[in-house]
Formats: sequence, structure tokens, C-alpha cells
Amino acid sequence: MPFVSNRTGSLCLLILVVCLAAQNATAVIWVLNPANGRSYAETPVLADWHSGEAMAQSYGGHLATVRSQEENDWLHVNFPDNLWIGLTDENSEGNWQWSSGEPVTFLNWGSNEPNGGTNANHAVINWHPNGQWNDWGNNSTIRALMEIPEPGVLHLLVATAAGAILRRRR
Ligand SMILES: [Ca+2]
Ligand SMILES: [Ca+2]
Repeated sequence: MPFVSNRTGSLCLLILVVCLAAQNATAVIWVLNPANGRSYAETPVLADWHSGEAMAQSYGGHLATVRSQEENDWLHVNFPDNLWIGLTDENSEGNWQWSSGEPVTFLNWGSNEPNGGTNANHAVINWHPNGQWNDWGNNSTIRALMEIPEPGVLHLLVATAAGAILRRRR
């Protein structure tokens, strides 16, 4: 916006974001975890694990990687629904890996989990008490928990547009 001040430009951008958010009830809202500097959001639509991971990648991230009990506790409080996270054993049954490629430093299965064998190759957070995980059906559709490695405010516009495109495709 070359003909307006930065302040006016920022205000216009803010109004645009608010209007888009109001028009689109499923806008992606990123929440920053101040402890690790990463931002998280639920997918705006139900998705199988692979679709959720693709949406997360479209914002420059992956499905959530959970690195510690502290991170799990924060996610459990801020995103209490049953949500896909990035953990998968689809490449090698029982060999759980993060879609982010990060090493597995923490596992938080619920009692008797994982129990789905080759029919369940992706993990869901909050299935069991205190945010513990379940391995769940490969073709199931729930919302997914996305993670990007930075504060996510500037992604709201992009996220809103991407959500609209994804919905139009369905
Ligand atoms: Ca499995
Ligand atoms: Ca299971």
C-alpha cells in the first residue's frame, strides 16, 4: 500500500483479517506456545491423517510433534479435542516416527495402546485421560493438530484462503 502510512496499512490489514475471520467461521487461528516458540492450530475441516499433514505442510509445518510431557500438557489444555498428531508407524509397523522427521524423544500412549496393528498407523492426542494417545484407524476423519515453527499471526490470511480452497475442493 504505497499511498498510506504503515499504521493505516496495518489497520486495513487487521480489518481485512477480522472480516475474513468473521465471514469464515472455520478460519485457522494459530496459538503460540511461548515455551517453545511454535504455533499450533486445528485444521478447519475434518481430515484423514494424510490430508491433515498436507494442510500443515501448506502452512510451512507438519502435524504436531510432541517432544515432552510439558508440551503434551500444554497441548492438552489448549487443544483438548481428539486430534491427529504427527506420529505414524505406517512405514514400519511398531516403528513410530514423527512426520516432521524429528527423533522420537517422548511417547504418551494411553493404557493398552498402541493396539491397532496395521489397521491403525497414526496417533490421536487426548483420547485417554491427561491427553494420552491412541493409535487409530487409517481412514478415520477428525480434525488434525498442525504445528508451525514460528508465531502464526501472519499466517491467518493464508490459512483462511487455504481453508476456503480446501473446502471448495470437497
Ligand atoms: Ca500400526
Ligand atoms: Ca488404538
